[in-house]
Amino acid sequence: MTTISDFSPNGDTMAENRKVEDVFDDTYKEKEGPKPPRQIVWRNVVLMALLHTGALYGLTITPSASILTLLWTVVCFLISALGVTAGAHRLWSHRSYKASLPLRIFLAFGNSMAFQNDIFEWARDHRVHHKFSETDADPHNALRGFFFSHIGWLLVRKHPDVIEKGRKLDVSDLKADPVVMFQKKHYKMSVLLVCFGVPMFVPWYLWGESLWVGYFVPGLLRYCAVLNATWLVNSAAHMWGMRPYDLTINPRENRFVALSAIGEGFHNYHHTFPYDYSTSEFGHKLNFTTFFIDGMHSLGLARECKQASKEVVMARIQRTGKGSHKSG
Ligand code: ST9
Ligand code: ZN
Ligand code: ZN
Repeated sequence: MTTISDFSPNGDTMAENRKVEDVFDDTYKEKEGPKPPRQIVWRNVVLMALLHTGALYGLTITPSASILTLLWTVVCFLISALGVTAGAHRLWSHRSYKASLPLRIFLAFGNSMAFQNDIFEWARDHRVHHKFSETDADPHNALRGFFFSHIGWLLVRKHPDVIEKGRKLDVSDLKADPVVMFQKKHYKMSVLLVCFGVPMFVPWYLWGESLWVGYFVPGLLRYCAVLNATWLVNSAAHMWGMRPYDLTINPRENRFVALSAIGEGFHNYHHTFPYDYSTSEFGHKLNFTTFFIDGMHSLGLARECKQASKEVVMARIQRTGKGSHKSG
């Protein structure tokens, strides 16, 4: 693993080396005067309502699904979750490690299965989230409340500052990755096939599950579960939990979110050390994504996994965490 052992005032030494604009920019000032009016996108409201209704229905019919279909649902959950955590998040948004072509193809496949916008859009929004966290330029500004940061931000037009600041970000690394560009180009078709087609047809073809159950359980219910687990990082993990590394920011350490988002709930750590491939200092604990990346590393498919050293972490705790840290 590549360990970061030097130390800079804002705790992130590697952004320049990684050429990633994911470090908080405290020079940004929100514009004065009234905020732009909220414009609801009714199409999204209807689609999200239908999705959640379909997922609830899927939950009620899980007793009629075979054991194999239930196992398959878990497999689809994990593949799509990894496409977001190990893929869009730790690899493409933060460049916290490097991945070989086969691994990038697998992660892009999982990412289409997660249907959370294409990797390019996801990573660009996420960099703006880190750089302008909890301001008008943050797509899911948690200061606008739980509902807005959880799902509301996908139901309204973006604040103009998100787009203005996002357009100034360097996303050349994303444009240079053929896997990212291929997925962007064929995004709609890939979602249709991989988010809905594969989860539904595999159990029907291989063990005779009904297409109905295939559509509602590994399809809609699994999709909706991954979405909500992801959104909890933006909502719950920006509101509830300890702040051992930096008391001056809102992101928190939230174990429930860490569990449901396969390792992404250590959010105070993550916003403090966004270059750390593990998004936590506790290795595999509640962190299936780190377990997965370490596995890929031992197979030679992932390399240059960056990590904050113990000294960097302890120095930061002393400086901004004011002793609320618990190790172990
Ligand atoms: C979804 C995403 O769910 C979830 C992301 C969560 C992130 C979580 C992060 C937490 C950490 C990681 C944890 C992972 C845990 C995983 C656990 C797994 C178990 N910069 O978008 P438009 C441009 S998606 C620069 O239409 P509106 C844009 O290119 C769910 N430019 O804005 C366009 O330009 P042009 C499914 C930007 O009209 C123009 O602006 N999807 C940026 O305001 C207009 O863009 C949905 O629900 C930027 N940042 O509409 C639909 N942003 O005109 C989602 C935009 O030149 N989206 N631009 O082409 C939409 O329908 C719309 O985006 C909207 C806003 C209605 C929300
Ligand atoms: Zn992040
Ligand atoms: Zn955050």
